[in-house]
Amino acid sequence: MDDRVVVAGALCDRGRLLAARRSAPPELAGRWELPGGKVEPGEGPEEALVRELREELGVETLPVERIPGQWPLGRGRVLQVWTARLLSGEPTPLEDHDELRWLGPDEVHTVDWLDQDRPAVAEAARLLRDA
Ligand code: 523
Repeated sequence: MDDRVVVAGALCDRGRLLAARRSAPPELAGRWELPGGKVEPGEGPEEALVRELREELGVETLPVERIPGQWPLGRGRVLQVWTARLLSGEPTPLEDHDELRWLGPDEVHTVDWLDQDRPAVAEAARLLRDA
């Protein structure tokens, strides 16, 4: 059986990357992630990403490109990451997060990212630096 995909967005705006601090479950609370969530049956990954960012942050976004690679999450799940552009709205922690931070490429190391998000965060920071 295929791994179930969790999508996350490296949401970029004005040269910065959005970091979101998880508020649940207890074992992940306080760690920072690229926001996103599970792809639902019948949904494409980019469609799921747009939906998750709308639900969790109240923003409209445009997925731009997949960051190469995928990272195991355990329990038959894998993490895939897309860069995304902010189209409208101001990100607000509506669900699953208790703090948001915009980080410049040289600030991405200032928060405690979930281990599995780190390779994609490093690549997103590189893309921001080169932009
Ligand atoms: N991750 C993860 N990194 C990351 C995300 C968005 C998710 O490691 N950037 C992991 C954390 C969870 C699993 O993927 O173990 C599912 O993410 P979650 O809980 O954000 O997915 P949702 O929002 O679809 O889950 P429900 O609230 O249960 O619908």
